[in-house]
Amino acid sequence: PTPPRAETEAMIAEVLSHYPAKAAKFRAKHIKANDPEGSKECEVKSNIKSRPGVMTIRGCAYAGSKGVVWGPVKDLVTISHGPVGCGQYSWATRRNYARGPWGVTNFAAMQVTTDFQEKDIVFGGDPKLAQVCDEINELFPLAKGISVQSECPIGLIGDDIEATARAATKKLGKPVIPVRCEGFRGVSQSLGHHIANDAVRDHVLGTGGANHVSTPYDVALIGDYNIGGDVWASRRILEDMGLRIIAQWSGDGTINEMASTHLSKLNLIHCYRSMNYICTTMEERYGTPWMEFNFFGPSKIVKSMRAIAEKFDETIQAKTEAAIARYEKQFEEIIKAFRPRLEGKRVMLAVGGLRPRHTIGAYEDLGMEVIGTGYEFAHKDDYTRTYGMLKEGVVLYDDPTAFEIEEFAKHLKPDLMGAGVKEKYVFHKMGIPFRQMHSWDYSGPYHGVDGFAVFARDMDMAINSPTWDLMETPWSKSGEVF
Ligand code: CFN
Repeated sequence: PTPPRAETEAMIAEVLSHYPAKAAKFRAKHIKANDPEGSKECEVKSNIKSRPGVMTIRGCAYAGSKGVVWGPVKDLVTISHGPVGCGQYSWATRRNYARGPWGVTNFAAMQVTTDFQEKDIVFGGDPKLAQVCDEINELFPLAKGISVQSECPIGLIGDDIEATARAATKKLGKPVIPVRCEGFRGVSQSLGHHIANDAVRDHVLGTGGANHVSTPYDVALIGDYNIGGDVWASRRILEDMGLRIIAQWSGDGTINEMASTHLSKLNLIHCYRSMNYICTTMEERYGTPWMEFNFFGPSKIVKSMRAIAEKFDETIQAKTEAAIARYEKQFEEIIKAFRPRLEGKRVMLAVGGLRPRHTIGAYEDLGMEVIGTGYEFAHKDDYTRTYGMLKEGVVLYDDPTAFEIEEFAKHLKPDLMGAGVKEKYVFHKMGIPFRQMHSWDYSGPYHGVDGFAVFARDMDMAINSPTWDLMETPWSKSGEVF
């Protein structure tokens, strides 16, 4: 029989044939038919520069640092340092929830910028940065510190933000942290994650926890950004297991938690892509072990809970089993309600650096199948973790262009597409149900037990909406079939 990969390979070749030869050759390395064994010939090339002239959905280093890692830390004031646009257009676009009175002890939803003018570019912006730090201190006396997120011009004009931050730290008596996350660095937001992790390492980690009273069950929840309340749902499970979460990175998190995370007994990491760096650092510096887990959908939740409990004693293991027994009743109910409506539905995904693989199990628990997936900015180690999770021949696309995912969707006719807001309306117009898998489409949480109920309902709502039967697409009129 024809190997299942051959069909996918033919589809990939057809889509690439529309490019000029050079572009096709370049892109071919980034698009493969999956081999669960992860053979060399099916290895997806990743983490290199997007090709000029194709439409990429990637972000920049500033996005990775300001938007992803530092922005959610709620008791810091985050400065978008440079011209106004970067801060303004990224304002409140990521749904990282944070509790606490806004503008008093919680600044996560604010947009603070040094608003560079021509004068600052020509003569340097350090005096303005110093002035803004003073103003923040006066306006928000309860802020625990300031992070300075560099936009492109900062690196280009050679400002010494480190010296300014040092002076401000001394003057204000609270940490002012310079972060060199200029957007032009690297090839995507991924380097921004790394730079942000390094800034935490150099300026925050290990500086707190003086009055910390340790327990054997102290853990840190790393790489959960509380999108639509994800961190709260995850935290509930870990607490049901009897663990004590001493730090949340960084959704609804505080700088003090980050400063005392070195006292954690085990670091539990959800988003490996954005925070593996700090876990490695803590392992090297403090000997803290770390492990990955996955709280999307019943199968992965139960498996992760047991794997985490393995690292502790019988007390934790017993509580974990008791929690699983309770959850299983809830899972059954959710699956009973939604699986019959979703069974056999086929899904395509295109998201950032974790969810293209981490959500697969949740779809499968509902009887659905992921028939194509890809990352914006994954590295080789993300793909190695992906191959074995999918059947042979599933199409994998790295840093996919708008053209490619549209073409693959025309070929594969998925029942659901999951990607970002830039893709959403294109697929709606194609008559394909769509969920935003970054913002959870203004819903959520999707993590944890609570999250699975929301996830199942949302996927059902998207796919089984009667709207699709009323819709005329351009090709249904013209008779074009795709
Ligand atoms: S919340 Fe996370 S889970 S942090 Fe990362 S790699 Fe982005 S912002 Mo968009 S949804 Fe996405 Fe991941 Fe980790 Fe979010 S898949 S692209 S940089 N991401």
